[in-house]
Amino acid sequence: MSTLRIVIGDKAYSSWSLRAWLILKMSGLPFEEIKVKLRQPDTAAAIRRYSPSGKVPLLYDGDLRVWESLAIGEYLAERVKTLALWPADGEARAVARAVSAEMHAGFAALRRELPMDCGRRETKSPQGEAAADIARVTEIWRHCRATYGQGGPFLFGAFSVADGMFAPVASRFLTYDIPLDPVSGAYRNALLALPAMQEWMRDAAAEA
Ligand SMILES: N[C@@H](CCC(=O)N[C@@H](CS)C(=O)NCC(=O)O)C(=O)O
Repeated sequence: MSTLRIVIGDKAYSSWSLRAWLILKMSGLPFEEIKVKLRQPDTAAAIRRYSPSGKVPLLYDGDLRVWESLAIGEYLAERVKTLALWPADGEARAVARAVSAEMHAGFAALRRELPMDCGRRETKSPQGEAAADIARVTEIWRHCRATYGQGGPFLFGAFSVADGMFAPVASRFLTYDIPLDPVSGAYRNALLALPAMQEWMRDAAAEA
């Protein structure tokens, strides 16, 4: 098997990188990191050296390049057949894919108004579209936990690609001190307590 390499941005700010990196880390496969510093005059050129889309994350499996966080999650789920990165149950897997796609495609106001910044702490009270996004995220979290979450602390019990997709939201909720209902708060805490998330946060702090 070829060595996996993941190209990511700054751990403090790159929420899309976190998604793919966390799923890769949770897969248990060994990998190397290639880091590109964002927000620099040469960032676009540096990313283009690796990524045809001009964005990170990007996963190398040998010469194969896979970009887009959700596509990376799908690729890893197929590659590690022994460790399920999607729920085994067909209905749960369909919903896990739906909520992952919803996260990947949407929540623009939440992402704009609450940018990921792992080391920052600030109280914000989002209104309007951002508040509606938070309400929808927590509705998803409550629904998945209540319907599919019996086997563990994550949306579908065991960790899945869906949890990777929502991990940066957990970080944002911590950063901006967003009040949560008990189910969503417990899920946010379970994500943040993952050793892999702790490692990401430590690395993010070291970058600063
Ligand atoms: N839809 C993409 C979004 C990737 C994305 O927007 N990545 C940002 C970093 S978080 C990026 O590469 N920005 C380019 C830049 O900062 O120049 C995905 O899911 O991977």
